Amino acid sequence: MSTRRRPTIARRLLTMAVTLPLMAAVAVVNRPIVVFAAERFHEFSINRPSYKQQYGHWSVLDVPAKFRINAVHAALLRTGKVLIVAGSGNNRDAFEAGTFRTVLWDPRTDAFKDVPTPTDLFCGGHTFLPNGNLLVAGGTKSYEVLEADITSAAGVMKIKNESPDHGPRTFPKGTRLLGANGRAYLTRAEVTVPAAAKMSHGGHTMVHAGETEVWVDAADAGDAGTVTQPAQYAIEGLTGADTRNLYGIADKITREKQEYGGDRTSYEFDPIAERYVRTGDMVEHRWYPTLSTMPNGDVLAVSGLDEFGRMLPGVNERYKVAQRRWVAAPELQRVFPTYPALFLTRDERLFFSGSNAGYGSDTEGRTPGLWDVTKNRFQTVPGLEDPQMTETSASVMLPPAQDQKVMILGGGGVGDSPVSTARTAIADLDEKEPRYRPGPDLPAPTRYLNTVVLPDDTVFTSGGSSGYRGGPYQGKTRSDLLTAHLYDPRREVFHQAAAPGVGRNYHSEALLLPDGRVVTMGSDPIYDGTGKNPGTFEQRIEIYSPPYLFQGERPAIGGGPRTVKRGRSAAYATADADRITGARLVRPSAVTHGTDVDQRSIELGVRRTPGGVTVTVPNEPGLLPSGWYMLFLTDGEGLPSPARWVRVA
Ligand SMILES: [Cu+2]
Repeated sequence: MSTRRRPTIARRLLTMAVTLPLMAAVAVVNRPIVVFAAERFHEFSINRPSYKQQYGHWSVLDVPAKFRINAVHAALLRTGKVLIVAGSGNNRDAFEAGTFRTVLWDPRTDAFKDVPTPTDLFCGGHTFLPNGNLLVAGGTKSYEVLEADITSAAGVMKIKNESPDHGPRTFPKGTRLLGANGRAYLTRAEVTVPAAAKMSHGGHTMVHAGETEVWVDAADAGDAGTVTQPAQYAIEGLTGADTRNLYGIADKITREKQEYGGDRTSYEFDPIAERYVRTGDMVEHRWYPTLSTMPNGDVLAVSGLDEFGRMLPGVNERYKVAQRRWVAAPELQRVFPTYPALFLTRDERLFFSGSNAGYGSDTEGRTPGLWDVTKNRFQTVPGLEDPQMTETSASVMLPPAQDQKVMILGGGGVGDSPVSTARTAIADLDEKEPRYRPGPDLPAPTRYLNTVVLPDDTVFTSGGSSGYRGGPYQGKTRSDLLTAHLYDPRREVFHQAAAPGVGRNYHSEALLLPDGRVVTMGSDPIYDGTGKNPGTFEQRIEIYSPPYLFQGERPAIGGGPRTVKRGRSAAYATADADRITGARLVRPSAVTHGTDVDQRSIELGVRRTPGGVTVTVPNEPGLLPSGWYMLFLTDGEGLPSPARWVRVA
């Protein structure tokens, strides 16, 4: 038997030179099979138990066709059901038809239910109240009109009433106002102008004209009705003194783009009756406001566009929760961009992280800082890298909330800017002079990132895109990021998680479910896959199961009180008492446009008892505002129990 001689190097190179092209040819001819095999292998890999244990697992939720809506807003109710709100869902046809949608989803049974939606809640604000109702305020009163679609000049007309004597005056829709140029302008809606108010100042009587605003359109098409200077307009058909006392004033009447207009209706969504209950209207119309809880349970509404699509000039207001009505807060005059991320801090200030979405001055009001809402003082928090890229960034209060650390992640330039950043930064608000210091970069420049606080003190990050609304970025047509990570705040590192199958950019959201899973929904890409046609709203819902759901048996919570008081202890039964090492109260999410200022996780003191645990609740309303929370018990391995709903009073 002769031993086989090893081929020479030259011979091996020759063999390779013949084999490689042959293999490549086989692969090309059989490309579908190769791709199919690769997909099968991927499918096999991500379904292996060892993979799920390390990276978690995604699945697409089976939603019956009639319940698929444009999920722009989502909130987890204390009943465990998820309120999914579209309103008109950024669909002009739905808006004009008055078709406003809300769907309730029960993640335990996957049952869906339609909820009557009285007005267009699209792009309103929301936050949970101490009784577990979701306050929902603002929304859409009018859709934007692009410059190309504007056929005649239009503008906002101020109708003035200088007479204190004849009460309020009403003018029907279509009332004509006449300009000095001889042109006529028609009102778009009926308006009522209050009478002038008489006020005496030390013997002098002053008359303050009553006024109200309304859209007007030039009667003539084209540029004929364009006026670029402030001017006065006569109301057609008036006689006598009325011609002097009642008139219109407009800054300009042009064919410029008309922005979305805000609404001022306000509701409390009752999670038990499962319906919207109207409250008093807001003082201002608001599109893209943030609703932020105060330590006493009242709510501040901050920023937004008014009913004519103008940025509100720093006018904020307050919801008196006991009276279910809104009141002006002129003492809190402060400018923020739309949907500012405002976090209630332990010392009862509001931290503006810099994150915002959509609109606002590119210079004023974008600096991060701590807002003292008792004195209207603002302490700047410096040190943020890429400070011009805070729009469409994400912000989250890192767990546990006792650390008072807020992280900002990614973001893009103002408006439909092509630039975005991978920067993260962390501010420790417990410091006397807090400042941002850099955190680990995201794997790619990211806007619209979804961030969800998990009960094991990590933060799940998912989706987003590098380009504006998932559109072009650095030569690519679409820029959705099909990646997810688990951020560990103690080690300050991102760990890779299983990849989502559905891209999420603008108008998308994610939230933690009581069973420990995470749901992601929505996305409103600017273009389709070709980059030439408008995109379609993503209606698929995808659910992520984190690694802790694949690590064996989880602890469970038994009986215990439904209400806990701040500063007190409460005992809960559990068969797993000997392995419980931690307890968290996680405030449920109410999220839209990447803005979720409600979610936070508070650490509780834990003492093991035979057959149970006694938890101690912190006594700081700035840390733990009154309301409903998910109580999770965790074991030494970080495995959380399914949640039990608890009311903090
Ligand atoms: Cu929006």
